[in-house]
Amino acid sequence: MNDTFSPAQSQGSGYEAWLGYLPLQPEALRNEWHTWFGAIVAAEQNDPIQAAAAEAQLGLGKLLGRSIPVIPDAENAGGSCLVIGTFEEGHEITAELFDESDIHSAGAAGFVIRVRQDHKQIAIGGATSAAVLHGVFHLLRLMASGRSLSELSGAVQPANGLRMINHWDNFDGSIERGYAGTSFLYDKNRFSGDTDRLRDYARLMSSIGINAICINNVNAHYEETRFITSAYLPEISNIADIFRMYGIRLFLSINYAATLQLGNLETADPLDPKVSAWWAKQATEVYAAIPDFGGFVVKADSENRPGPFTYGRDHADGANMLAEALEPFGGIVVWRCFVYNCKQDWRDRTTDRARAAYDHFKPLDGRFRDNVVLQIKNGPLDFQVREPVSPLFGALEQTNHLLEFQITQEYTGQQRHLCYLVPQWKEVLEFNTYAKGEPSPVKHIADGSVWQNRLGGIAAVTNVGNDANWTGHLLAQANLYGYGRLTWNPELSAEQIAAEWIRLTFGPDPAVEAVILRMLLDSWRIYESYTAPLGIGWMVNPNHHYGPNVDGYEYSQWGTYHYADSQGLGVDRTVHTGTGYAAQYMGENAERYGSLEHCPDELVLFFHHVPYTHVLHSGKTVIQHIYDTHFAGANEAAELLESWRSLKDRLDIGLYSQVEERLIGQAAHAKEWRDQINTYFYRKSGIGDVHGRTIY
Ligand code: GCV
Repeated sequence: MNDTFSPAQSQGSGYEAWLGYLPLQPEALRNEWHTWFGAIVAAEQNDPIQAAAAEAQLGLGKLLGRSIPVIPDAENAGGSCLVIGTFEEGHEITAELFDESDIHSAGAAGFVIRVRQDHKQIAIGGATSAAVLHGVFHLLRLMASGRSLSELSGAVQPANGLRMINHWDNFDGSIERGYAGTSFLYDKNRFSGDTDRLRDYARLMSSIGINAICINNVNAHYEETRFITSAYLPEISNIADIFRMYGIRLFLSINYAATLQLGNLETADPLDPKVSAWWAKQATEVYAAIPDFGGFVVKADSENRPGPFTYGRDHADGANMLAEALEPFGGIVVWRCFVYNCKQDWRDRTTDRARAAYDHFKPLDGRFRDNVVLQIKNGPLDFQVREPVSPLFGALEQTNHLLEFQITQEYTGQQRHLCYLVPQWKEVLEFNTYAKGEPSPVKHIADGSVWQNRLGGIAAVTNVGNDANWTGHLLAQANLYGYGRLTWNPELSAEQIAAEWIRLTFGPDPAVEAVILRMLLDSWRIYESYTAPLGIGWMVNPNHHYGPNVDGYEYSQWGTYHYADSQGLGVDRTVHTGTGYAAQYMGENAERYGSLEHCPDELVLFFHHVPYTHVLHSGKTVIQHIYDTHFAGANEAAELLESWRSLKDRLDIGLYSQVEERLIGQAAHAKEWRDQINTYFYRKSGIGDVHGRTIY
């Protein structure tokens, strides 16, 4: 266990992230906690319990400013102590501390914390050692965020069974859509072997409740296809060993057509017995190396990846074949629904990419095996700054599914711009699908409770890399932190999560908290206001997706158009005159989105093609809205920098400077967005700004 940090890991780099455990302040709070931790008692010798004990030792030691011994036996504690352990029968310590109702309220994956005033003991128990570890992180988080002992007791269970991170890391060390340096998993087609960083990464992930990590890009290329063979399994199993210590199961993205590359077969037809036999053999090999291997993540028939369509089969055939291979070992298939025609003719207005996931997967509902879970992006297109929620949520009644978010800021400023995404994710989670004619929000569709699915949860594409601070932009750590916290408990507000993260990262200065909180909470709206307007999305440079280019995708094959002409813009997705996409929603949503009168302003161009003079609910015309938001947004981006500068004397200089540099870049780049978007629409429409501001 890493209980000392090298200079590179010092606070100024941001490496310790939210696990820095700054000394508790004020003193009264430190004193309140001080008397409770004479020792840490951990009797069980398994890795997660020992990792939990080491975390407690490190965290409490730093918070309280003294070293605390870890011992195996409460009898020798000789006074106050923290006792941790599972409820397993025969463990004298925990049998004495927890009763049946505790065991019941912790459930399969949660934990219970009991404060025993009489014995001066704090006890953390759970059904599994991973649950106990989560309990220890919970205790440390409460302490470090300034909470008092009275808030500690009780049971806490995670809302979602699967709380997953997807890496888009490639074996050559690059990261698809990565904005924080190269991969820390791989380097030039080798495993990096950086076990210190991997362990610290696992600690960070475990501390926010993550229990599943897929370590390679869903676009699995030639070498990564071999990850499921003896060529690479020994090294992958080393990574799994580290993850296991922190309660995390390792997953791999596979190449659906691996039988062609590796199996000496001429087909990947899921119904061909030779294909299924090959996968069964491969699964056996994988589990021999990694007994608790989580399963496969699959991107098939998507953006030029192979899939069952080639053989005239559908996605249920493809997913079930793989699921059968994993089933004997308890593994699952995470099958992505990001399936659409990426070779569309821009002249064709009848094909609508937004419809694709629903059109492909709704008819397959009920056909997937029990150990298949469909991974569905939050929106129907692709992680834009504003999209409606995918209508597939609520539409699949007999299929396990997983909601997919993107933490990495592909379309939201690439970690050069500040964009705290938790408010966006909260909107998605709270969105009422009307699936059962009663409140059926996405959070309860995803967790499986609405349809009583066997598996459920949330996955997200991560934003980490080799940069010292993990995420490039220090404040982008709040997205990673927030994602984990939300998957554990979707009831937390964006504000609560941000406040917690600020406190853990920067310490308990109320002035710092107030300023950074405002910056984070405003940042998504600010980013939206100076980029693509009113839900239309895109308008970015092709390929790398950074920076404005209004027609960047307008005449492309990717199905992402705005249809701006001299009269107006937007995509008609209504039933009567458009692509019919709006009808994929249920209940009021279908009516609301399908009617220009009721469609919310922020999505009006996603659902309707309107003249520039169309008057929004806000009372402004579309064109004036574009001008106003772009002028205001660029100004607000500049104000973010000023807000940050107001904290200069209150922050560690290393942390301060790295964020200042990013905010300077954002303020300048926001002006570029403002001027390109305003100029484009001024030239198209010929309509001037009512306030006469400069447009080029
Ligand atoms: C990993 C978008 C991204 C791709 C990504 C794809 C996906 O198209 O631009 O880089 O590929 O989504 O989610 O599979």
